[in-house]
Amino acid sequence: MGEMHMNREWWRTAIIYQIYPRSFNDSNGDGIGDIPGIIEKLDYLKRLGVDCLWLSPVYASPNCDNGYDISDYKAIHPDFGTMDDFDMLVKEASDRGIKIIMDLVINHTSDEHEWFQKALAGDKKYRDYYYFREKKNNWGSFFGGKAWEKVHGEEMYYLHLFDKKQPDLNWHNPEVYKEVCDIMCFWLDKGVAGFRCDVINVIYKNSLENGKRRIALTGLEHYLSTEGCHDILRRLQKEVLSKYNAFTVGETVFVDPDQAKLLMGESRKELNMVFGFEHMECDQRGIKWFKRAYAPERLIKALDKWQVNCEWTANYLENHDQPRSVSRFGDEENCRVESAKMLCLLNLSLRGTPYIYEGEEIGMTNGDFEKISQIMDVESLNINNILRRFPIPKGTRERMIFRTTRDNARTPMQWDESVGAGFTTGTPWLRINGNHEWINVKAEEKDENGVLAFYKAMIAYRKQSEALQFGDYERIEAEKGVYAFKRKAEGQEVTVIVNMNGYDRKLPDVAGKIAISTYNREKLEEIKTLKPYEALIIE
Ligand code: TEU
Ligand code: CA
Repeated sequence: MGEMHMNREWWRTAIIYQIYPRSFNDSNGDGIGDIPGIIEKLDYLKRLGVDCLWLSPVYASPNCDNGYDISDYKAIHPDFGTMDDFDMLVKEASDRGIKIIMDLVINHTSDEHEWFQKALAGDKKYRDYYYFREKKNNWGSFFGGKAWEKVHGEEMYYLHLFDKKQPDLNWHNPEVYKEVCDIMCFWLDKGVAGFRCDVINVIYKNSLENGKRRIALTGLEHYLSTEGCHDILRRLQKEVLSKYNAFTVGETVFVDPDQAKLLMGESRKELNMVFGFEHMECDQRGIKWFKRAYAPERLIKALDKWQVNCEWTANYLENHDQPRSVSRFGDEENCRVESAKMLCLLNLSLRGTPYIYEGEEIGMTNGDFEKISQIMDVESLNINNILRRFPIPKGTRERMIFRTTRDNARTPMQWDESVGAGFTTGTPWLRINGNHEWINVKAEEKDENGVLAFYKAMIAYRKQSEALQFGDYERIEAEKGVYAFKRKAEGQEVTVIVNMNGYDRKLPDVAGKIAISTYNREKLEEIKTLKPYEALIIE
């Protein structure tokens, strides 16, 4: 299908901004970001130029995994405000032409959800909403350790692919399907535009047989992207989503482009697009705790593979589970601004829908944690407990945690240089990065050469570019660590050149005029070499 025939659904030209509500803006000084806080910043988001906000979970939750453990799918957590606040957010956003998408977490609930509580109390109906078994299998959890927990006072175990406070739902049970349809309609009726579907390709377990032993996630082959999962997605599309013309992006773990294509469905009868992880694994050895030195070539290879093989992708370099991209793929010490601009240009030039994670637009860096006691992320704390059993020096273990913890992305949004970073007047739930004194929105808004100004320019540029929004993708030759490609639409072609190295490189062979430059270059002819992290778009 060529670009001329591609449907022009809103989500193809949209720029989606992810909000991690706990860390975005605290309106009442309790140290936790909230919905009224998001409303206060809608004008900021409008000025940035984004079209849609994805909210990480704001539902009732005991917060073992910051809302990814839901205890009531139809209630707003009081930390975040009220249902009236939520309705107000949808309205105020819509008045500004901004859509809202919700996080749909349906692989598991919280153990404090009424269903699970009833199940524990012995209610047969609700036991069948989950996986209760007298014998556990050998499966491993995403957060380390085993995927089964014993039921207190019974010879019985339940399955949890994530924390033990996140029991997996039994998608073989038609009642579970009905409950979820009902939840989805509840939010769609409120006017949300769709869902980001949490770990959606693991929801359906083919069997509970033992898995092949692996260093992590033993059992994977029994639940990854199963036929049953495809069936459920097609049914949800037909029976719920299509009725609202609702949008979905799936968070799909361990998929390659071929599996991604199946999840998007031949004619998009399952999900509209998916988040792949291959580019996020380019600096890891098998599991993220084992670091592999970052080499731009590996990132380029993963991005190129998806660009070539998928007609559409959900493009991102950051989210609430990943370290900050400047700290990871750039140089936060010596070239923070240059590398943040380069990453912006890259993310917004690829084929697909770009996602920006809060703080990415001002080049926020990884957290500056000094002690494990400053870490709140359940994944890191579980892994820390496991690592403690091995003879690893304390310093090494702490460095492993600090480098990989999801809290790197969750430190409060840096609005200004004040003690609470303009995020809160109280005590923040997670340590604010000390660099908020110079890295913050207020400073960026005054800096016409800053990261934020570049984001605005790049967003505006993409919005008027047929080639970037709908063009084909074709990689062109360049030196190692330089990513260069053409995006070609009818009557328009641009060349994107990205030096992902922290040193000079040769400019590939191109002609034309500079449309966007991270170094304020004016004439292509004047460029002798690409500077560290320099990126360009040439028309
Ligand atoms: O993430 C799923 C997931 O794959 C991650 O937990 C991943 O294993 C880890 O973050 C890599 O470091 C989703 C949510 O995005 C995450 O925040 C939740 O904790 C998780 O599902 C469970 O709901
Ligand atoms: Ca608050």
